[in-house]
Amino acid sequence: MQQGKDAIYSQPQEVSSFSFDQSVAEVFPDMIQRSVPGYNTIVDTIGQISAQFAQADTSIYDLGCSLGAASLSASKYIHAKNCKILAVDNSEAMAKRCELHVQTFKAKTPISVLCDDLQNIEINNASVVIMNFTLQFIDPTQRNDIIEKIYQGLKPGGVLILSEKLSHNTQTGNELLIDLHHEFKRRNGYSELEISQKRTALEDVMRIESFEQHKRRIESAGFNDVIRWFTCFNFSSMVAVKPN
Ligand code: GEK
Repeated sequence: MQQGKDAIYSQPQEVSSFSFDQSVAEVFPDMIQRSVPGYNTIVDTIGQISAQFAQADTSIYDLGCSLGAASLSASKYIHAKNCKILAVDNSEAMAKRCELHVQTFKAKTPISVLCDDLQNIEINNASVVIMNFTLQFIDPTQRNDIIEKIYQGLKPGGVLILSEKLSHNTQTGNELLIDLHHEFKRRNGYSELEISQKRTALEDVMRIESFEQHKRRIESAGFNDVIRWFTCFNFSSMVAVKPN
């Protein structure tokens, strides 16, 4: 499988809205590791958290799975009996490559890959639902319904693992976190042109919210414990627990 270095925005261009197409799927592992601080740690820890909360005879959902990194991590760590993982992505290019990845790694807990919009998916008999940097790409007006659907589909004691890029609610704080993130990208080899063109491409596609907004939505759905277990600059991951 061809896998390359992300040079999508390295040349001056008329920037159009970012989409998860073939060219992105081909360089995705390089792109996400050079763009999201702590990505490898987050993915590995998602596997450990999944193992802690996976219940026997239940499903684990990975919504917006891209190439299946979180599914593979969950599969590696889960020891509960008779679990299955459903990895969902609405990008055909991603879902196809995900299928190949999953076959290559021979997952311990079986992974099925589905190419569909996560909004069409029913969540049933779930003990873990993973959304690793996916909700930020969904229309904000749809987000309450999605979180409620996940809550309803989870078994008591089940969890939602939600990672998001966040805004900060003071201007100084927000600017500081954005500056630190851009410096992280520079240190990973992205040029000023790449950083600014990517920012433009994501403007209408990725709509980020603050931790407080996410927490309010998650708690309104019924989750009673929201644990922010990872933060680096403006990137965080949380676990939300459905009461027993
Ligand atoms: C990882 N979780 O490596 N339905 C299904 N998939 C969607 C939808 C939707 N409505 N909208 C966006 N996606 C992965 C990384 S990337 C994050 C997730 C990033 C998919 C989209 O096609 C893409 O593959 C993924 O969500 C977001 O652990 O690139 O910053």
